[in-house]
Amino acid sequence: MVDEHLSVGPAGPTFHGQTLEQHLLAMQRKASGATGDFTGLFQQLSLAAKIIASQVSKAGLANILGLTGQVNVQGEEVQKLDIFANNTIVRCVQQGGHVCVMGSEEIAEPIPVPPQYPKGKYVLQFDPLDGSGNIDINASIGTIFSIHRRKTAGNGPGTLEDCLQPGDDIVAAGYVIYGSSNMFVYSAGEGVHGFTFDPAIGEFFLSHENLRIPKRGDCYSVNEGNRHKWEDGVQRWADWIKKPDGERKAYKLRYIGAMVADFHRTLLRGGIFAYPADRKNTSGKLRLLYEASPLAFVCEQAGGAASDGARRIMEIQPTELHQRTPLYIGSPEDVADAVRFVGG
Ligand code: P6P
Repeated sequence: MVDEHLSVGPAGPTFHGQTLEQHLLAMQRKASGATGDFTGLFQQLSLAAKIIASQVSKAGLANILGLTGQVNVQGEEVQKLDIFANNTIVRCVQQGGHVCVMGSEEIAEPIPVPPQYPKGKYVLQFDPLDGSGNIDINASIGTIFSIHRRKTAGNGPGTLEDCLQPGDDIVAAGYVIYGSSNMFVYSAGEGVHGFTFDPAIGEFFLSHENLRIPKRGDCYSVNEGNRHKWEDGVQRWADWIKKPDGERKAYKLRYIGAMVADFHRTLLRGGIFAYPADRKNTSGKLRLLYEASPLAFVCEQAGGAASDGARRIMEIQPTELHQRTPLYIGSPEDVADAVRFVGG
């Protein structure tokens, strides 16, 4: 007879808890007609995240600090790690047969799947290394991704039309934060789940199941250095939020300068992250398809809200691959307050 204390029980989580892969497989088993495409794509994203995390953790040593001297489609100086992260994601995903086209902050046009690889039913868009200005100062950075189903018929190469889809049609989205620990946070429409990386084992383990954002926080996150460029409504919001108002205490300000890190803190503790439009950047700085939309999807899945100041981010129908949007994202009551000032 097997000694009961030795029996490991039904196949399931490891001693560390459920891995990202086990979580996805469990979700796949619940999804009728699942083909494994979705799980396969996430396995490739997880591999890419591990590879990028490995390089980020030793950026100072691996001679990949600093600038390449190149300028990306955004007109921004490209850090070597940006290119590495972009190429890592493309190489991990393109041969898997799960996507028909990709879009990246680093690349001007949609990225085709090479002809020798099968085309899949998904569209992957990503910011390979968000906040890359933080690389050289060892502050948190991240990867953001969103997944849509292809819109165009057939199983040939995907097109720009497949990329230009609103947040409301996102199938899954998430981010990886490379910080004091590395986390993979995602939602596939059934809540938001966070997985913390154990470098000793090389796996992401479930650490934050079914994350929910507080209805209201006590912190706002915006680059106050841009105040002089903001429209009046934004200035009035920023002035109001830092003062007590009735039962609401004055909010504290936290700003890391990498949206993934500022959003992750907002998701866990509540409050609001904002990158408003200003007189110079009339559409704001942040990109809709691979920054604002995916994080808006995650935020709404966690009970939060995301607006451009007038409408839900998720409703915006993209017209360009790299179009920008103002962004107010976080606790629903905090976003509603901001929209009251900005939208009005
Ligand atoms: P600023 C990083 O470059 C980024 O795209 C976001 O991750 C971040 O929130 C924002 O820009 C920071 O911009 O103008 O405050 O330095």
